[in-house]
This record gives sequence, C-alpha cells and structure tokens, in this order.
Amino acid sequence: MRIPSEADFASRLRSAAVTARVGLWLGVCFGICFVTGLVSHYAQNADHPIAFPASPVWGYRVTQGLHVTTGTAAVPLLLVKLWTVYPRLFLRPARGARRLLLDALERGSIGVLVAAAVFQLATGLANAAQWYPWSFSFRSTHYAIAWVAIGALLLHVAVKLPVIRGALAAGVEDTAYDRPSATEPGVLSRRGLLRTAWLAAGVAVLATAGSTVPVLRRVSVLGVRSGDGPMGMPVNKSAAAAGVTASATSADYRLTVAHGGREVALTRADLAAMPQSTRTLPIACVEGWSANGTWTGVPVRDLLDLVGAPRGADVLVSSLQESGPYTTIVLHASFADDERTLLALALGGEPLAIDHGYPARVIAPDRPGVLQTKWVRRIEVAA
Ligand SMILES: Nc1nc2c(c(=O)[nH]1)N[C@H]1C(S)=C(S)[C@@H](COP(=O)(O)O)O[C@H]1N2
Ligand SMILES: [Mo]
Repeated sequence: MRIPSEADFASRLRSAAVTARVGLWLGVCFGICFVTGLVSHYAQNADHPIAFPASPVWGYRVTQGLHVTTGTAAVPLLLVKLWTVYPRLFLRPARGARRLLLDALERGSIGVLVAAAVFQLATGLANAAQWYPWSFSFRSTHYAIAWVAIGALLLHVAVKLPVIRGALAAGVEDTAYDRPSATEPGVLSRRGLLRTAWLAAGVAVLATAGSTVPVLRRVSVLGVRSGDGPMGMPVNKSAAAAGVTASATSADYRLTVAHGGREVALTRADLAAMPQSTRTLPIACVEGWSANGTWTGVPVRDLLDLVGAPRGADVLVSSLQESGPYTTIVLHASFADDERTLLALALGGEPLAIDHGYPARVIAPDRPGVLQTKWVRRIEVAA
C-alpha cells in the first residue's frame, strides 16, 4: 500500500465552490452555538456580577434550543466540508523555508480547528443524549474548547477570506480555486451535493428539535426526550435515582427557611396553607429539551419574608438529594426577588409527582433546568 497523493482525489465535487458554501452555513451554526453557549455558561455560573435576566421567561428555552439544534445541524455540514477538503492533506509541502513555515502554521491551525470542532460536536451530542463516556467536567471543558474552536475559526476565515469571497462571488460551477487534479465528474452535481448537505442538516434539525418544539415531537425520532413523563413533563432524574424516595415521602419532611439566626420549619401542609400563586413557566434543560408547565406554589419571596430576608441577596437552595453536583445551588437575587419564582407544590393542578420534585421544587423564570432544584429541603440567604 502506498500513501495516496493529492492527485488521486480527482472528483470535481471537492471544490472551493462547494467548501465555501457549506463553510458559510457551518460558520453561522458555530457562531450561534458559541453565543448561545456563552449565555448558558453564564446562566449556570454561581457568580452573577451582572444579573441574568428573568424575562422573557422563555429566553433560555430559546437560546438553549438553538444551541443544541445548530450544533446538531453542524454535524452533517462539517462532514461534507471535511470531505471536500481532505485531499489537501496530501499536498506536497511547499518549497523554501518561509513558505514551508507558513504552510506548517496553516496546517497546524486547521488541525486545531478540526480537532476542537469535532470535540465540541461529539461531546455536545453525547451530553444531549445523557451519555458521559468521559471523566472530565463536561461544562468547563466544553466551554474552554469553545474558545479554542472560535479562535481557530476566526483565524481560518481570516486566512481564507480571499478564497471564500472569490468562491462565493463566482458560480457554483466555477473552477478558479480548484486543485488542478480535481476535474473528473462526481457521482452527482455540485448543486446536488449542496442540496444533499442542506437536506441532511434539515433532517438533523427536524429529528432533534422536537424535544424543544412541541409540534415537531412526532417527527423527532432522535429527540432525546419524548415529552412523555408524569404529568406530561419529561423527567431528568427520578426520585429513585436521586435516592430521595423515603425522605421525600416521610411524615417528618420539613422545609427550613433560614436567614442570619432566624429559621422557620414548615410542613407541606403549612406550605399549602400559605397564599398560592400559579404561573406558566418552562423547564428548559441544558441538554436541549424543554416543556411548559403550569405550576402552583408559594412565591419564594414570601418564604424569605418569613425570616426577614433582605431583597437583593443571593439564596442557597438545597435538595433532599444527598450526592451529585446539584444538591445545593445559588438562586440569584434577581430570581429570588422575582414574584414569579415559586416553590412549587403542584403541576397542572395536581400535587407534584415525586419524580418532578414532591414535596416541593423550585421553578423560576428564564433559568436552565439544571438549577430548578427538586425535593427542596432548605432555603437560606447566602452569607
Ligand atoms: N435535586 C435535583 N434537582 C434537579 C435535578 C437533579 O438531578 N436533582 N435535575 C435538574 C435538571 S437537569 C432538570 S432539566 C430539571 C428537570 O425537571 P423535571 O425532572 O421535573 O422535568 O430538574 C432539575 N432539578
Ligand atoms: Mo437538565
């Protein structure tokens, strides 16, 4: 077996005219992924120097739905784009020290870009499918590599700008930027290949977007959440999996609200006897699925008032769940003080199912689902 040479790849489908067009949409997807990813990362930070907005209530639902959908659409686009350019790997190295150095730098930067892009899409998809075949922290790693990917992408676009502009301005059949050996007809036309790429991206979107967009649910064979679950709402982690079945149903259950030296302990009946408020708010999971619910419960602000907690203070919410990364989370002041933020006792007019957080769970507007703590046992003003 011999190493292939660049001239072995003769299909005229592998053209800058195709690469630039697919690359344009790939760049759009990566741009949307990057920005919506920053939003999601910030929303999950414990520290909010600038308050994350609580309105519109569906804001995070839209940004995270876009994040997962554009990430999924990027998969077929990236594959097509890599297919059109990979013969360039076998181009002979340039002559002369200076050209060789530039060549090595360019190939190196493309290597970084491809590795980072593949890493982001692979870890993102696995995460959306709740499959974690790794031991690193998903969120911090996906966030760090996002910067590598976007940096390498900007560099790549800057280096290729003359070719990109030329190829996009000329027709799709243009050959000005083709490798000299890419002359043989392909199995389909360039337009045909492009249409196939758009179709594949569209199918990828339809197959996953149903976990966010209810009308698409029936066509979303790949949607990682069916929309089924107790009370018509998917479940992320069941009470059994969280190990809270006994504590959540115990007659000894008390919700503790604390501030400074003051503490009150409330039974579920005490909570149910307080003035109730009903709000329609979505659960918008970081993994991309989301669903609206009509929640009834006690505004968290009313609970904080029982212990004289000041406005403008961040609040810690703890779960009966004893282990896992989300047993205690920060409910930032912008949410704690919002009258729409509830300690919910009911969903759709029925007492909460245990898998949705019975006896009581937090539901706040415009928040990542991961921070909507279930089986709440303690609400405490942060020191
Ligand atoms: N205590 C606790 N609360 C939790 C979780 C958890 O694992 N433990 N999962 C969170 C995540 S990731 C999501 S998306 C929502 C899902 O709420 P649901 O299961 O009621 O739909 O609950 C959140 N609250
Ligand atoms: Mo989630």
